[in-house]
Amino acid sequence: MGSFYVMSLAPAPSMAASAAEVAAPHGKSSAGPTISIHEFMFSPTSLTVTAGTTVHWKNLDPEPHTIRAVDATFKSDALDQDDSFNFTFDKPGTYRYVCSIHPQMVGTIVVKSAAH
Ligand SMILES: [Cu+2]
Repeated sequence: MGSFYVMSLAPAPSMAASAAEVAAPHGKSSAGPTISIHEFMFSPTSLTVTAGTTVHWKNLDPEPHTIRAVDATFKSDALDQDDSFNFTFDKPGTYRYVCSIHPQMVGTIVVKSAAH
């Protein structure tokens, strides 16, 4: 899944460049967790990430699904099979989301503050 990029081409943020833990330059979608949509379920159903993480959803079903935050923070179009959707969570909080086509499909993203 495209995890072999060397990130050194990204412009270095002036302050953070020396921090050893900066693996994901801010503002660029980079490797992050993927939530599979399969058999009318989000998997994992609940995911905890740190702020700034880009979460990917990928629909494996031959049925359209959407990802829609209950508080409308994010909303995907209908995803066909093998389509994906990304969202970067910059603000800590608990984000509940549903598939607007199948409201019984629910998931939660918990975003914790990045340590700095
Ligand atoms: Cu659905």
